[in-house]
Amino acid sequence: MPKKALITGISGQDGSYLSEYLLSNGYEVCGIVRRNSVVEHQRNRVSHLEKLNLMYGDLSDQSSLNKALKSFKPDEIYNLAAQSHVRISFEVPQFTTQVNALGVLNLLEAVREIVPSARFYQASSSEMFGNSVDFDNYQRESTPMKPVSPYGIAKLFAFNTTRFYREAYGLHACNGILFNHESPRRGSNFVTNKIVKSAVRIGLGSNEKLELGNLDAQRDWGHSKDYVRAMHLILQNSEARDWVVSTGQTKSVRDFCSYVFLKFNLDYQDHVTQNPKFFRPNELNFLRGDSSAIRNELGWEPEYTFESMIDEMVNFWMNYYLENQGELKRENQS
Ligand code: G4F
Repeated sequence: MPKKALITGISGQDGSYLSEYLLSNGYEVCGIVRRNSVVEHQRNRVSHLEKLNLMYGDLSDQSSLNKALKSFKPDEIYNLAAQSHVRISFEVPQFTTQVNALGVLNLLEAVREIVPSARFYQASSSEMFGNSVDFDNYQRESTPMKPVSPYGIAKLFAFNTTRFYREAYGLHACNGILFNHESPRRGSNFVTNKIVKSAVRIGLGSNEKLELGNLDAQRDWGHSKDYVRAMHLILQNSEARDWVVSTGQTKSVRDFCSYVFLKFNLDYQDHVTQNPKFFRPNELNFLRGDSSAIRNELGWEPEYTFESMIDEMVNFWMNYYLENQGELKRENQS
């Protein structure tokens, strides 16, 4: 019998890579998608995967969660659904908390009642650390968490709730504390794909300016494909625990811009401006994760480097705009 995995947030970047990975490992995969008035948006990242079962549902709709668990009876549950944009969480703090905090509580309650022996993965985030770092400038599993955004606060609630369901009710519930992870499938309003897409258009002749916020923020950026392998490994471990997943390399938004524009022999300073609308009321300044626990104990290693990840993103968008010249013209005019 193939193992059965249920993925919430299946149509996102990580959900799509995780589905591909699990299907290629012989899993039966079922995903929960939210209803969207533009039907293509519900599944465009997974539309190439014929073997997926998709169900409508939402973390804030308890009955849809109960139904999905009762009918599919998963062995593994990956909770990737979230309002995932940190800056937007300042604009919609209550919605962010409903989904990212209470939604996880809803799902854990359903797991406890309906499939208590299923293994549960919670997509926790390095945003939970806020500006807290250890003496050696790394964040690790034991680093105190002091979030600086509604998103981070809600994720910390979910992190603690996951730990609590493990300790109080014996669920095999784990947190992956994932640092930023990117790919060509990243949403265009996250800084990496925003920079890459604009630099590619400029490299192909657009005279647009790229408007960004804080260029001095520093992040530990990995590749989503590497990080979904970590999610799977975390659930295969017999002991349910919490794990940091990161590269241990830190770069600034400025470094990111510089590398991407240099690929077109351009100086980013000639093309990037700052717009206050992209600054946040409170900023997380620096992330660098110590992932030695998952590397040493579960054998996880990232395959991508900062440079090979960006190269893949640049190549993807180069090919895209070369094949879709109309899109390039439209973006030029806007
Ligand atoms: O790409 P970002 O929006 O990612 P952020 O806020 O670090 O959050 C991502 O990583 C978290 C893990 O730490 C996840 F939990 C979360 O779901 C998400 O995946 O911004 C990165 C940095 C920030 O410091 C931001 O202020 O880039 C800075 N930035 C500068 N200009 C910008 C922009 N960010 C965005 N999105 N857009 C800008 O124009």
